[in-house]
Amino acid sequence: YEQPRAIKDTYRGRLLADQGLVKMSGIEQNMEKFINANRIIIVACGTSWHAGLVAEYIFEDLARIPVEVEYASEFRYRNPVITDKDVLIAISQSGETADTLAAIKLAKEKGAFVFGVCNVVGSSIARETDAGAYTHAGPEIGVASTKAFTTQITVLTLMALRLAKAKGEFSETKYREYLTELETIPSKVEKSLESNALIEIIADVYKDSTNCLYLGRGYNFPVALEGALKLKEISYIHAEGYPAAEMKHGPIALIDEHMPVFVIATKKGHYEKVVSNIQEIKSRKGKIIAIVTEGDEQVRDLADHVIEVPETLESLTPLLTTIPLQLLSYHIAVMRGCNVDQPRNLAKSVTV
Ligand code: F1P
Repeated sequence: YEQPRAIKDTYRGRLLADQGLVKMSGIEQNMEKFINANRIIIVACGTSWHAGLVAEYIFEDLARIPVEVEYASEFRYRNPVITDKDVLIAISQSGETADTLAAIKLAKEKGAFVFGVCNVVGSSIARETDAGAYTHAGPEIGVASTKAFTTQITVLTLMALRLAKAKGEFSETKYREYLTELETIPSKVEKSLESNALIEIIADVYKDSTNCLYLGRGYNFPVALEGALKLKEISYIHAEGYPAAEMKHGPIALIDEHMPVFVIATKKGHYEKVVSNIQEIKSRKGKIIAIVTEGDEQVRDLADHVIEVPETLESLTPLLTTIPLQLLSYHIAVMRGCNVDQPRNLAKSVTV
């Protein structure tokens, strides 16, 4: 529920108010490094890694800079090729995650420019990186990240937007139109939160599931992964996130009347293809819970339940579609008697 405020603070903290321009000193002062980079390597863990995946789509789509995303916990041990023409972006809510810190150290040793996206001012990652941009999420009380995810995406979107303009990929008009839409996101998040009562009803139907599948395409593929992670982390139900187009390459075998499938099916972003995935699930009797754009009729006719989010640009949809999935995990966890703030076996900062 703090997300409208957190996204607004993150967004405002990065604007030069009088000119309406994105102002991130970490980016402005190092623009050439990003523009001339061979590629951007993004490293992170858990939810922050999912924000990194969304960033890959945004940086490549908007700014046309090649991006690679890696789990910091793999990257640090696998002898990766890193050069002084690479830019490494490390994303971390806590700024203390040991794997991410080790990946930063490795990249610095190889001469890469290292940029941090953190929530905690003065944290180890904030100190170890060459430059960075803070999210303005405020303290994450629960172990499982929620507003950290949406504010990380906000910062990374603003970065991609600024670079798109600097590289001439975005005209001044397109840039300002995009910023105007971004400014509507906090109120659209608020609108998405209004589905809470409906989500509670849906949670009650599926609270005893033993497995769940989450599907999305394009920008919403990482949201499917994040939805599944939230359910695993706080309700201890086995859940898998998959790109919807990969369903036919394996997970389709799992679908029967006992399998709830959460599908992100917003209007912008491969809508017709997602609809045909929904039809495939339906013909195998899977239960379909779809996140759709307000006013959607087609998916409403096919799905068992629909949860609406407002319309926005395709690249901004993750900021909205993730909200119902977070709420759903929350309600299921509460109904199962789980401690949502302090899940078993999990630590807020994984420092070893
Ligand atoms: C990474 C992370 C979180 C997860 C849990 C354990 O933390 O995997 O995404 O929810 O808190 O740590 P961070 O590097 O973003 O602080």
